[in-house]
Parts: sequence; C-alpha cells; structure tokens
Amino acid sequence: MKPSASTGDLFADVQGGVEPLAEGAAILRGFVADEATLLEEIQRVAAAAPFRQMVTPGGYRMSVSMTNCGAAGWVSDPRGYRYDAADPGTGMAWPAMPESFRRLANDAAGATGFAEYVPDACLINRYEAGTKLSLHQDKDERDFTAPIVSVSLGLPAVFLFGGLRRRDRPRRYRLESGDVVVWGGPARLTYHGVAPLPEGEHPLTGPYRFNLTFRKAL
Ligand code: MD3
Ligand code: FE
Repeated sequence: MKPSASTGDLFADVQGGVEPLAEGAAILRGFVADEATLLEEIQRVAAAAPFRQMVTPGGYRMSVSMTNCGAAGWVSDPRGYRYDAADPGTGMAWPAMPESFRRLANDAAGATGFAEYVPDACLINRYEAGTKLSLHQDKDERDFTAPIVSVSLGLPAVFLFGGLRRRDRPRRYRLESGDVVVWGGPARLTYHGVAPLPEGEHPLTGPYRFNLTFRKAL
C-alpha cells in the first residue's frame, strides 16, 4: 500500500487515533496493546539496573527516578549528561532492550511516517506524587534526524510542550496510560517537561507513572 501524503489517510488505521501536535510530532492515543507485559519488562530491567535519582551537573538531585535498557543509557552526574554503555551504579552493561520495547517503538515511529526506526537507548523514568521534569531539550543524542518515541504507563500526567526557545509558553497535554508520542522532524528539539504528578492510584502501577523514551543516541 502506498501511503498518502494526507495525514488523514496515513493515520487512518492507527488504533486509538492520532492527535497531531506540530510538524513532526503526534500523540498516538492508546497505542500500547499490552500494558501488563510492558510493566513486567520494566520490572525485569529494574531488577538488574535499579531506579535511582541522578544528580544534575548543577548539583541538584532530580525528583524523577531513572534507569535504562539498551546498548546505551542516559546518565547525569556532576560531570555532565551523557550516554554510557554501563550503569554507573553497578559498572555492568545496561540490560538489553526487550524485543517488545523495540517493536513498540518501531511500530509507533512507522505509524507517523518514520520508517526503519531502530533505537539503541531506552530511558525509563519513574514518577510519584510531586515528581516533575523541568522544561528542557533532549540534545545529548548524536543524530537529531531520528525521532524520540515516548510511552506513558500508569498514572496520568500533564505534559508541557513548548517551542524552540525556552521562553516559548508551553501548551499542556494530558498523557494517559497507553499513550505513545513521537517527536521528530522540526519538533525534535522543542522544549518540553512534565508538571508535578498528582497523588493517585493506578490499577497496574499503584502510585507511579512510568515513561519510556526511546532514542537513537549513538
Ligand atoms: C519533545 N521525558 O526523558 S516524554 C525525557 O514524560 C522526557 O518522562 C518526559 O522528557 C516524561 O527526556 C516526557 C516526551 C518527550 C520526550 C522527548 C522529547 C517529548 C519530547 C524530545 C523532543 C521534544
Ligand atoms: Fe526530554
């Protein structure tokens, strides 16, 4: 089947519907078919590479807890931000990226027009009540032509989607469990963040929100 240039036709068969955010960025509502398996895989990764609160180069402990899987993982410490093949906590390689993760990211990228997306890093963020992520750009990756794919699981959060300058006023979007967002093209370097997570209880994840971000980092 030859895809049409019209977004209507290109996205017509995407489960849950597509919400375009900007050129190159779209929310795929309810795109995750099997949330329970996703959570099991997160727990498997975290058993080998536990969640931890990293410290920024400015010396602040982040409120979000993080771990990684894949060939490279995002790390922050007082020396800076970078991708590293090893978990600095254990000195061992990050756990392999589960095949189901890779497939989900590749399917989501494909559904929004980014063919042959092969991420090599998956950052896993864990939020609890009060956890936030300040406005930032993701620019530690080598190749900005590849999109970032993000997957939300558990408690809902308000996502802040700004512009290419920090001072651009962000728009707010509620992201729910099972939503997937693809950020590519001109949207790749937009400022974004997450508002403080409200208290809550989710049937699958309890007091937590998890977010997977897939990146082509190397
Ligand atoms: C827009 N995570 O880990 S995912 C991050 O919900 C991060 O945990 C948030 O921002 C979270 O860096 C938001 C959505 C996201 C990820 C990457 C982007 C949005 C993006 C890159 C460019 C533009
Ligand atoms: Fe980010």
